[in-house]
Amino acid sequence: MNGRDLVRSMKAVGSAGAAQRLRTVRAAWRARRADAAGLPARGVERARVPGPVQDVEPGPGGGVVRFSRSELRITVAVNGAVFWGWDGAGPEPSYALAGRCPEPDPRAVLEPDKDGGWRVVAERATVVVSRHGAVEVQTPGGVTLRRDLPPRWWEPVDGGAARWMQRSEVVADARFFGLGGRSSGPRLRDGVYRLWNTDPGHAFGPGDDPLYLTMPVQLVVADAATHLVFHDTSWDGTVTLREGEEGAGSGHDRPGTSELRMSGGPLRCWVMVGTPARVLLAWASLTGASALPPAWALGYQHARWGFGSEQEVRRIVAGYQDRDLPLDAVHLDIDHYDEHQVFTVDQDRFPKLPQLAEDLRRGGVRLVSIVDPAVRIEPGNAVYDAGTAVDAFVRDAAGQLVRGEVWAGESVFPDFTHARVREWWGGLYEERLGQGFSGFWHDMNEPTSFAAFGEWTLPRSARHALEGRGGDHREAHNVYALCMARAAYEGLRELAPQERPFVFSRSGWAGLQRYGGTWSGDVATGWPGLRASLSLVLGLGLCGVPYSGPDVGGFDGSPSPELYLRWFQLGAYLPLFRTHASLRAGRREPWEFGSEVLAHARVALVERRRLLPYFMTLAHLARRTGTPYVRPLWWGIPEDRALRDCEDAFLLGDCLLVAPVLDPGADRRAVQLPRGRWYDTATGRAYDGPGQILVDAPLSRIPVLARAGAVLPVRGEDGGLELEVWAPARGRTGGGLVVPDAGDGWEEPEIERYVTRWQGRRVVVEREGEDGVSAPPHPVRIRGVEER
Ligand code: NBV
Repeated sequence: MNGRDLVRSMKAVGSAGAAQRLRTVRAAWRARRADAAGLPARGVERARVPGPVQDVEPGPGGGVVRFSRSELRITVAVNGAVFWGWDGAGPEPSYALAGRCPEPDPRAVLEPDKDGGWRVVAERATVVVSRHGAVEVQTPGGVTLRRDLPPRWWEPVDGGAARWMQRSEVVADARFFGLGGRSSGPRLRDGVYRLWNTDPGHAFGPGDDPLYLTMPVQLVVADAATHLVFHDTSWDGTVTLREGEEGAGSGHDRPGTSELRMSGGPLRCWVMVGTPARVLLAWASLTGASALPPAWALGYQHARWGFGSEQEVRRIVAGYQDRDLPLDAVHLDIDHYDEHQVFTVDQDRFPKLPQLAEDLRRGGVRLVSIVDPAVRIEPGNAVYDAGTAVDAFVRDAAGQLVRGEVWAGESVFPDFTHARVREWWGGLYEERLGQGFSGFWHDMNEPTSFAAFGEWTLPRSARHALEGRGGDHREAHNVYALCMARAAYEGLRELAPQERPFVFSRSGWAGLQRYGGTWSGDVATGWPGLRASLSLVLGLGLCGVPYSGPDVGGFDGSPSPELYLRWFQLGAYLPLFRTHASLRAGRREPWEFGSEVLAHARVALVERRRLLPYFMTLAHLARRTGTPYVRPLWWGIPEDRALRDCEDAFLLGDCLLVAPVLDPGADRRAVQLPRGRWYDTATGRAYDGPGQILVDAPLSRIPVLARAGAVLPVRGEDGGLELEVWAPARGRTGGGLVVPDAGDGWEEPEIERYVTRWQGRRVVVEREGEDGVSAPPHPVRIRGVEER
């Protein structure tokens, strides 16, 4: 047992008392014993490389290249994505893919290359395979973006999962992004990043790695092109990144390197090449469109671990309403459960929950419930009994239930990798809907189980159905939360078919966006935590999960008024805008930090509400195109090196550039502008990019710039849709898309297209339709003209 682990576990469960502490020791011993008995011992291994090429077998979209000790299957799919798998691995089965694998592109053919190698030429990429099994991805223009050296396997001589290693080189100017939610990005610096969803056990800051939501997805941005590479393997592993250097040593470029080491699972990957937008479009077509949140989930939400009682919730909501502060949802944490047991209610402290929910809803406030996967072992507990009846819980290799320790005490864990279990679990949300909840917040689903030593999760030997294939926790761990989200989403679709499910989950994997979003988890209160918040949202968006946000104010402790305000101002421009904090942390209501903070927080809240139609439009566009709401500055111009290295600002959709204040004491900040004209939305002053400008950032606001020509859908005073149009630069045109949304439900709104241009001394805006242009059906406000 290592001392740090022990201290960590004692701290976390400290409040629970001696009995629980003892159970964490027992759980740890049990896990160790289970793994000793249930996992193959690591014995003698044999190393293997593919060896020299033997022959090939062309097939649809590519074919198979055989080497003396392995074979490589390459298929180009109709969406332009390239798949390759070693040792006979195909694209299915996969937890990441949405439905069936896309069809092969019949135009892509396998043909001989120089020196005995082979290549597949496709529309957007060429894949070149050397005679020893190195695989190169080139742009259609012939620039090599990535070169994977022949992989290496280590196979236990007496059978079992092989470890493997894949080393890749990328062009010297490339920058790495992605790998799920990382606290030290969004640009991933040199270092080792682990692929194992992990509750760090304490409030985290930049540098804490891994966190709750990892995924083997890298977005590699370079001058020649952007590419996304996804290694479709859910096992534990590491990625070691090293950025390249142009003109390193004697003027030669040193390529960047990425080395992936996995403890098992198939060696297979998908690569998509193009602009960032094209790449994410292909990624979304592969892994699924992002779930569309109901409009209220794009508003402002307030959570708290330890509201304590119904009266307290009413008091907080009244606090917002009395001060005329917009509030769209309140989240109840595990303290509203009966002794922390999922799908129950503490009747003493929340005796009339449905009534509370109804009253809140009448005032425009929804109720969201936390949902933990662990179920207390207690005959008589309805969830435990029903789960037992359908044999829902994870067992060990000897067939015994795997027992862990979480908030509700000794617990069992549903095996969400089984369709029957998902169906059962999905049905349990009926109880939640009956209590009046409208949304669901999945926690502790890495899954986390406290242990005095060893890992805070299930034993690796724990058995899982894995959709009938059978396997253990080594393979199921990283997809556990993804499958839980699926269970909730599908259950809710059945239970409340008219409504869009709102689910967000602490943990997840590639494809999570199909079911919902995520949040930062327990980000540490402090300026570094504020920076980590932005890193997480940007990185997750680039991995295809567009809806997320931090605990505004940080999870633990008490932020200074200034830090709280700066966090609040950032949060107002992120998809999930939610204040939240731990049981013993200080308050997070905007009026708790003095009148000045309250006044400025109000501005942020009112602005968020005004921008709701814009957020809704971005949600629709994310669903249709895979483009996240929150994008790095380089999004449209990845070859702009200065933007590629800029991590302290972001684009919110096409129209806005948001430059949060991430340092204490600042009242001005530098902003790296992309090319084109930008208006400071507070002063109307125009700036021309590219280049760096210095703008005011008083406590009252963070700098937000609007792109010249932008058409921004906003909520007018009367609640109706209005268009805020920012004048294009003289001689230029602008425009934008607006998706008018009903707020919930499944009706597919028609996308409105607007163009804007100068006509003499006036800026005009027109709607483009199939039969020509027409006047916009919404009131229009032109900005950026008077200030010229
Ligand atoms: O349910 C309590 C907390 C929750 O407030 C938080 O948001 C989660 O990330 N939960 C973690 C469990 C306890 C953490 C110490």
